[in-house]
Amino acid sequence: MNSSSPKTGNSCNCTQQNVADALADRDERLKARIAQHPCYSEDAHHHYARMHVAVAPACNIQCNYCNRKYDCANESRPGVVSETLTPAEAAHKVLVIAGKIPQMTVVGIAGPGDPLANPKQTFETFARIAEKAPDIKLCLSTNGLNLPDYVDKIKELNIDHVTITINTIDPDIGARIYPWIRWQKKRIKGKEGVKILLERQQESLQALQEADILCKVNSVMIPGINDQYLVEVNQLIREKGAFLHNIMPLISAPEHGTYFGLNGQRGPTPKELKALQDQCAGNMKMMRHCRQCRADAVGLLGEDRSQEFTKQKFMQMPVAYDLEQRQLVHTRIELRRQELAEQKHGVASPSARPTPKILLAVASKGGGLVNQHFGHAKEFMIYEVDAQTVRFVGHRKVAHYCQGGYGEAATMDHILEAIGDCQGVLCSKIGSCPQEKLRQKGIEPFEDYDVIETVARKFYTQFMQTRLEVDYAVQKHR
Ligand code: CLF
Ligand code: SF4
Repeated sequence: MNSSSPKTGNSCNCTQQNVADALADRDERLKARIAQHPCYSEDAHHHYARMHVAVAPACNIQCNYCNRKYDCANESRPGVVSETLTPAEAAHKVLVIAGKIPQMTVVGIAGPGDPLANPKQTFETFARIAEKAPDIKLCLSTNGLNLPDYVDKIKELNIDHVTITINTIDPDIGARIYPWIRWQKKRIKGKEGVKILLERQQESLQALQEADILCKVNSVMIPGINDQYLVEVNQLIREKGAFLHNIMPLISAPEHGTYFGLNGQRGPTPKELKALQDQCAGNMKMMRHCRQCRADAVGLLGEDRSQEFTKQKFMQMPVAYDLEQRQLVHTRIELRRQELAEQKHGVASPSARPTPKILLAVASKGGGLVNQHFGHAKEFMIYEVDAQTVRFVGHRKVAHYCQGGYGEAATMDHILEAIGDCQGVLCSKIGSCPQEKLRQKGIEPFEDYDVIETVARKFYTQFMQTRLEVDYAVQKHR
């Protein structure tokens, strides 16, 4: 058959075009749904903030990495406690902060226990927020045990982002993570309880997919227990339509009083975590910018402004929600993002030849820029760079170096340990003393104030040039 027959050709092209249009439309709609969500979009997290309201004190399961004195460790780091709020207090807090931090676009309920073990408080809070602040996205994070019962309610309230923590799909492994669950008013111990939890989690995935609610899965990486099996979890959740996988490190210390902490269970090293995330990355979108924030977190993901808004403080503050002002701020952010995207596009190199990869530690206050003094950084964003790409791969928390002269030596040792696998540090300024210490460890400091990708590309070019010159000199003297 003549494949160029006008009739066949046209109808075929037309069908292909329709499919392509439909896919593009779907992608555009998907992009719009996550564009201002700092957890679902890595790019958005440079510009938009989230806040949590701690309205859910009870939990219906026990995880061995959790101590009930603290917030839900599925979506938080152990060792921090939030003040529990009533739905009315929580809604007031949101309306105050929506005015003070207009780039705050998402309100999440993530504890201190499980939101769906406290459905009344959780849904009343969301309903109050939706009524007064319709532009704010609603988000919740759960262990999944009660989720299948509430998918209709979640849909009805337009809660478009739901996280389920799934640490395993194998009841034997699960029995080493969860000692018991509370189900139909009874405590069910061991594997019997775990089986119910795992089944309900899978049911939840299915129900969210059918309801077209964006689902993120969190998994806590526990070396020696589930680390070898998270690839299976990754495959399964992908098949069940999860949008994003967030593999988080177990944070475990005896002072947290958790079963794992008291029994010496360690968390993964940054290298182990990255290796597992890389292994899963071929399968689906991986979240690497999670900060394991607390159940009353406020601000950009890398910052913690919760202490500015304690109950005592925010209850004295007037509501300042102003939709028009918020939209204006968001429009400005979007224009800035467009500019940045164009600059980043210009930074990409067309070469397809494999080139050496290096890791860079970046000090940033947000906005997608290298814009922070080395001494003020409380964390470094880690980028993997080669001649073609500049890719965000994680972050490392550190105590900040500038302590007014006290404790700087110990802090510097901790920083060197945290970023010891990086070849360079990009920051807006750095003193001569830390510069020297970095160089002694083979880490090159680099001062600049610009888009992260632009500075990383500049560093890479200079770094490779120097490396070539050194190699050449060595060869010459042989
Ligand atoms: Fe909160 Fe979670 Fe929603 Fe984000 S956090 S409920 S999805 S708005 Fe984000 Fe915080 Fe990580 Fe959670 S950085 S712990 S992934
Ligand atoms: Fe703790 Fe959260 Fe696990 Fe409940 S689900 S036991 S609050 S970590």
